[in-house]
Amino acid sequence: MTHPSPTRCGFVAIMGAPNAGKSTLTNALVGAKVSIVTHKAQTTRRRILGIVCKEQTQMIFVDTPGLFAPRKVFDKAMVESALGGLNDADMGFLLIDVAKEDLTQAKKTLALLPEKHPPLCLILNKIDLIAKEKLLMISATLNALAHFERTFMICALKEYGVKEILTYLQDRMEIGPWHYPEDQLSNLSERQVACETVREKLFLYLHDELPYGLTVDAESWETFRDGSVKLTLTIYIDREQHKPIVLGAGGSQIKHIGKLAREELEKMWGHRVHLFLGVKVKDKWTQNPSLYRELGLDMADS
Ligand SMILES: Nc1nc2c(ncn2[C@@H]2O[C@H](COP(=O)(O)OP(=O)(O)OP(=O)(O)O)[C@@H](O)[C@H]2O)c(=O)[nH]1
Ligand SMILES: [Mg+2]
Repeated sequence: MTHPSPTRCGFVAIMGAPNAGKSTLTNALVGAKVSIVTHKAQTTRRRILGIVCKEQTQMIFVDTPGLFAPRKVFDKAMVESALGGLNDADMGFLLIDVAKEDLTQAKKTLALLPEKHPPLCLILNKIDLIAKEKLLMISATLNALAHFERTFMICALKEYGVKEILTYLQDRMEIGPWHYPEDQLSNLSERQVACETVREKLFLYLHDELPYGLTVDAESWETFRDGSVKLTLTIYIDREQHKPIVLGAGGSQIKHIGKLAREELEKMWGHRVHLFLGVKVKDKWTQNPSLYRELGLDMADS
């Protein structure tokens, strides 16, 4: 008689410099969008789980905010959240953007990791942007600097090399019970997904004028009999001068952002969404950590 193989489960923290492609990789691994992606650095602000079940194994990927040497209070909270993600994980992925000019950033990221950490794999991302010889040179240099259990060369954007990572982890995760139900893809509530979707559109469409101190929180949520929802979200900014940037001429900018976010949410949830966006000023909130939770920013949440 054959016994069914035991279940396996593990947390894998995806670490790396801002903009390295951590959220793109998380989404590619899950096969669905669980974390927002933009071309701007510091898009991800909290730990976001991407949950994948493959045969007997549950792999819980922890997308983290980018690692860099923080100076401002708000940046420190983000970096602490990222490092906390690694601390709590069974394995860490160090994701490197190989298209960066030289390896200075990669070396700095490596130096930011705590001395004691779970085993690491090196993930070289954006291989679509460089020649093979350079890629091999980068791999050799980084492998000489630290011990990596494995090196993967991937293009998260085109999902190249992603399957190999899942195959590797399937037997690598420890034997143990699953932490989440099989159909759960992430840890974010629908309210948080709505706020993140609006924030993504703000990051994408406010171009270079993007106010640094911008965050989105849910004000109210009402579900109707036909399944549709009325959602009121507030965009908080930390300075009055930023209001015209977010609103745009005659409110055109915020209307456009609201339309794009609503369309994406409707597609994702399969029902109608009535989305109302407002803008409020919370003076210098980024400098006041006691306000973070009140504004829906539980950075260490996972
Ligand atoms: N060419 C190329 N671009 C990529 C690849 N992976 C990600 N990108 C792009 O890199 C940019 C940053 O991607 P994100 O996934 O938001 O990066 P991140 O590391 O999560 O960034 P933060 O959350 O800001 O720390 C986006 O414009 C992605 O489309 C890749 O394999 N190739
Ligand atoms: Mg990200």
